Amino acid sequence: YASPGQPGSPVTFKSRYEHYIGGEWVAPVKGQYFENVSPVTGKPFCEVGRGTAEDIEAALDAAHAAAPAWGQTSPAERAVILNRIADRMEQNLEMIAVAETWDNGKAVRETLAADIPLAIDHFRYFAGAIRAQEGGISQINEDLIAYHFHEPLGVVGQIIPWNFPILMATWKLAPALAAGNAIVLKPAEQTPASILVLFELIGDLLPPGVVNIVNGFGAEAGKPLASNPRIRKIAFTGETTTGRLIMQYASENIIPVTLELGGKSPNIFFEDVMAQDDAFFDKAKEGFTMFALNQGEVCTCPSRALIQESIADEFLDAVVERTRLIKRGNPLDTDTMVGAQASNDQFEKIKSYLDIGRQEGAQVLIGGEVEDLGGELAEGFYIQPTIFRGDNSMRIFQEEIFGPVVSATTFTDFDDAIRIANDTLYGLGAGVWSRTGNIAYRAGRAIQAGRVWVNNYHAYPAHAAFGGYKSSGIGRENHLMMLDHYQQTKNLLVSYKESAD
Ligand code: TXE
Repeated sequence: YASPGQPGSPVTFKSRYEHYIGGEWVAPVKGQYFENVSPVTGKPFCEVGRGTAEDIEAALDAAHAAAPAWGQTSPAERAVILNRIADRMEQNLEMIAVAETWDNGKAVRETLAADIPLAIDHFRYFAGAIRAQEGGISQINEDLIAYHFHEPLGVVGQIIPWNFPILMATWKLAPALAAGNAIVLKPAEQTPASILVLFELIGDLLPPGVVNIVNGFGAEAGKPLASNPRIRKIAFTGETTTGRLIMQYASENIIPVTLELGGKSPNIFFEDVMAQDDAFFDKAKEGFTMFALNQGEVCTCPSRALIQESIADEFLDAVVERTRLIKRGNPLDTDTMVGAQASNDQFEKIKSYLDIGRQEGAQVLIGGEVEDLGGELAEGFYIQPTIFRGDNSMRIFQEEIFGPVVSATTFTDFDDAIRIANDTLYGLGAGVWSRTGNIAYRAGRAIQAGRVWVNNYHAYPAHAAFGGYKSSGIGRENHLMMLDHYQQTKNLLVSYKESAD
């Protein structure tokens, strides 16, 4: 694809974006904007409204004005709207995908085949889910009946990160809308533009004020939203330390939080995966190289590989060769597999961990350097896919790097594998690879993580629950159960008895 704005590109960014409030494009109250840089080139390409508490209040005004009517629409009406959003996104897939790639740096091959199709499916899934949802009746005794109704919470706040800007927004928007809530959403300051491009496209499908988007920085716009007494819930995806703050703010207002936080996911390869020229072993190698998917900027990145000692050398030789084949390059080329890191800060953070790994004595099996792609990409944020070999006590095994970097170590037997896998603060994702159903099942149950992929990795269907154990978060995303996070229960306890006795 040509760069945005160039002949043949499906997308042209505006030079300046405002907030999206009450169905209108609204200038920030303080009149301030910040520059948005494309990680592909390292150069700014647009400026975006720099939101403050005043803009959050304006967005909350619009959301509160819209919430009562929206909350009273029927599930069928909301489902029709969600399906229309999905249809329009599908009709404009390339435009959204290229916008997302330019804003975030990820390969367009991924945005075309994964990010945007998954986002579309999310709207469709929750369109169906809300129609299929039922309330409950309990017959307490012959005359006393408990009715349980689902009600929307009202106005909710959502704060999203920069690693999957549109998909993470969709994970939060679709269930909240389906459940009948009005929303104020703050995108990440590193990737503020693609979600605005999306709302230029789909905004007219929703009543004004039902979704409001205020861009800006964490302390200036995120905090006034998350700590606001006018929201009934806050949903957050980001760093664990920020998640702690979000909970503190929420405790002041006694509102529920859902948190999707960091991870250091183990990917465990038992010895029976090993074979020569074998389809299952090839699949396992693909599962290993998933550490580089999305440049490693995934909260479930399989960033710790645990390999049974008996196969370790042979297995690592094979995955190093597989990693060598990962195609790097311009994220807008459809054959590029690994693109640019999302921001300069993230680029610098990953580089520092490449140094830390070496200083700790880990062995670099492949990569370990910045990737210089030259030309107009020379200033972009590119890192080579990197495999370290070391042990689980090292910082590169314990701290979230959030780059295309995997730290590999060995285990002796089943119990040793589980011990190492669980030796982390986090518990978001994990992978288990074995041809033996019993081993795979027992490992999957023993790992303390909300999602364990067995003989696959990085699949995100809308109808499988996703979320963290331990410091990786609270609550789930995806799946029917997500509706519970955006609804409250009204119980009517009705006596049909004619008299007091
Ligand atoms: O996260 P933050 P950052 C991890 C990853 C990454 C690190 C730092 O390891 O390197 O976190 O990323 C908003 N009140 N993950 O600094 O700060 C902020 O504006 C309210 C894992 O970007 O948590 C942005 O919209 N909001 C992760 C969002 O929080 C605040 C995805 C996330 O930013 C705020 C991203 C505050 N006080 C990073 N401070 C995952 N789980 O996938 C910041 N924000």
